[in-house]
Amino acid sequence: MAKKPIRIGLIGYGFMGRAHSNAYLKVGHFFDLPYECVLQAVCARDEAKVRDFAQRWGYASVETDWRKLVQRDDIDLVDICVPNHLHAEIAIAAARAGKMILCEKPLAMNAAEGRKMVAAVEKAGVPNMVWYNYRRVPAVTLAKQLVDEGRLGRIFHYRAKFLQDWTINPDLPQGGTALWRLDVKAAGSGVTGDLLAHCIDTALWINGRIAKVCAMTETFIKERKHVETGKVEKVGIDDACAFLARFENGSLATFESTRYARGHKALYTFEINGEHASLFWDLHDLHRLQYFDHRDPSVVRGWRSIHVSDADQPYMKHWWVPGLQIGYEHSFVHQVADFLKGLETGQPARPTFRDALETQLVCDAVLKSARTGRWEKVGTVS
Ligand code: SOE
Repeated sequence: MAKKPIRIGLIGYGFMGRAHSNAYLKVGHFFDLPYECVLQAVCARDEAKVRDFAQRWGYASVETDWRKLVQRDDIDLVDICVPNHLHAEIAIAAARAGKMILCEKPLAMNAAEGRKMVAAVEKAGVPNMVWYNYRRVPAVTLAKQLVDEGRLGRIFHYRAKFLQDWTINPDLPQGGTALWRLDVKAAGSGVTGDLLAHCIDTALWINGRIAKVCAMTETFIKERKHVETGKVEKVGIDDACAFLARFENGSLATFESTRYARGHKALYTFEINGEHASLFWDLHDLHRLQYFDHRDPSVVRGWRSIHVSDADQPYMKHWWVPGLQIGYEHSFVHQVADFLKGLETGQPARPTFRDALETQLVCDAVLKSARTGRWEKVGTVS
């Protein structure tokens, strides 16, 4: 049967532009779907570079102005892979033009912007999703399944961290295409929106709403040269953030993130402790889920290291044979597959913009608490 083409217009071609393009190219080979991803156009300001990217990845055309791209009749889906301060404007314009929208995380600079984006996609009735890819690492999806099955029983604790070390050098500038994550005007926040947002998305998905938070942040390097102005400017982002949280289900949580943990490149881990069982996952060992079940007979009781690679474990039947593992890039392939499945079934893949607004509301409460020094309630979506 002929597949329905979904003509993609990608905006931005950095690290995430590559991760998404790779996913569009692979998904049809591994998942049976009635849709075909067509790399129709890629857009970025630098014409020579965007042409080079288009050629390397197989995009049929290029644009240098995103406004033109979102108005094109031959584009069905707009994929936003640009710095955070551009998400809202592009998403709102794309929604008005009737396009499906996939947006990089975090949804927006803050919840106020996020609300406008949710209103725009819901008014236009266009399918939408945010790229919180770690939900679709098979071991993380399995963790969610085990919690949903009630295997852990009542949840007492949720503990997450995301550690990196790439900004310790004080000579690193801020801003520009490579280092916009250090520029508050482009990023909105530092590790809170960039890294903790991932931890929060997973936590909300697995353990439900967070009711309140109490946070501290620090900016260790106070000034950095700005790539665009050439001047030494104040650093407005949080280099590190740690917060306590209370979930609505009564469980307690700690979240920590920093770009100053020497030796750690992308150490995202979470642990969940329940009445009967506990779970632990580590991005550096991403195909394994650690599981301890107190109900096991005492002579063999202990932490099991589940190698998530069997056909009856999430997503794995689409890949190789049992025992052979997959990696980081596959989480994006899974996300595209689920999005397309959502189009087919009418059950939208998540997180939608509305779901991602929940994460944004937690981030806002965290940053507010860091300023006020008090516990802050997390706002509600509507
Ligand atoms: C930052 O270094 C970063 O690339 C994040 O922006 C990504 O979302 C995260 O998955 C890995 O780290």
